[in-house]
Amino acid sequence: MTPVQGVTPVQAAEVVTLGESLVSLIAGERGPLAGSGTFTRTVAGAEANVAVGLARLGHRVAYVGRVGADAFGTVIHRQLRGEGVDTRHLVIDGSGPTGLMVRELRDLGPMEVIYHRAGSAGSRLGPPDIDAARGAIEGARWLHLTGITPALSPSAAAAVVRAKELARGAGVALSFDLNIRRRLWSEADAALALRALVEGMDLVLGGLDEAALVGGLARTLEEGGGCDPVDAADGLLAAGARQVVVKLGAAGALLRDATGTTLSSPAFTVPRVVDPVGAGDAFTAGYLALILDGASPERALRAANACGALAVSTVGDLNGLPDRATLDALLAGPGGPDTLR
Ligand code: KDG
Repeated sequence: MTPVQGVTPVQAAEVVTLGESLVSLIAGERGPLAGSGTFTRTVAGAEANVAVGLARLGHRVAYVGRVGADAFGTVIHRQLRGEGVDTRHLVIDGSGPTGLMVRELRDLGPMEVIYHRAGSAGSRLGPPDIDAARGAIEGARWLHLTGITPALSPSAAAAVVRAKELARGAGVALSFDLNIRRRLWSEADAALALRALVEGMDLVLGGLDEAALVGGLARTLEEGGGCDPVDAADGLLAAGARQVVVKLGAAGALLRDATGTTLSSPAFTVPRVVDPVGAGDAFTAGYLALILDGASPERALRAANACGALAVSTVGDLNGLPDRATLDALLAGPGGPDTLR
């Protein structure tokens, strides 16, 4: 395992995130994956998406993880560094390949995704990686985690716990996006593990189905999709979150906090959903960016919905993530005169 040499950002990161970044091959033709003969190579991974989203909105972000000593690892390094993300703690680990996913684009029905990530370098993330990044975590304002990393391997799950401990010990704010991936573990295992992680989080985000499952309201994601968002949020508050944001897609978002505040924010109208993958991460990046700016939760929710709308309007996880001018322009457009500054 060799740290990558490169340009070292001078200033400390405001936000640290960690996880597995993947190369994502996206089908060139819409429809079933088996029918596509061409693919576009993109970079993905929920936490990397959030890191890039925050960087485009002007925040300093550091990313902790592992990639293989292969060309796809180079692609990820180049993309993150090119976006201005601090990759000092993105380690090259030759003992496994860089994770890969292949997915289709479909207008109707569930999207087929193939993962090639078992035994990947990214899944070898462990507590020593977190200890190596200790200075960055303890010096940050915010640590962002997701429910994907604990599903990758026992060492990755331990890394998440270690990072959470360090952040709490140093008074660093913590956010946690539930991001349940049924391809990685069972819903029952996810519910149990993620509920334990929710305790002590300053902010927990998730879809309605995820919030209801982890909040103890539903036994399956499918059942959770039919729950009341307020009840789902309250389940997560009862599990120890201080603030919960439930992402409701076309219905916008709902916020509840431990002091009894309830806010809701409508979604932006999207002419056509071109690619829904990564929209939740764009939403999270928009919300965190505005909170870090000192904006109110109302404004942050509105910006988050705008980022989600921009993300679903383009193909790929990263493509639609806005810069500040693009976000401001959308917020200032129909739907209410509003700017972020
Ligand atoms: O949120 C989008 C992610 O799901 C995608 O980028 C890939 O991180 C990923 C995963 O593990 O599914």
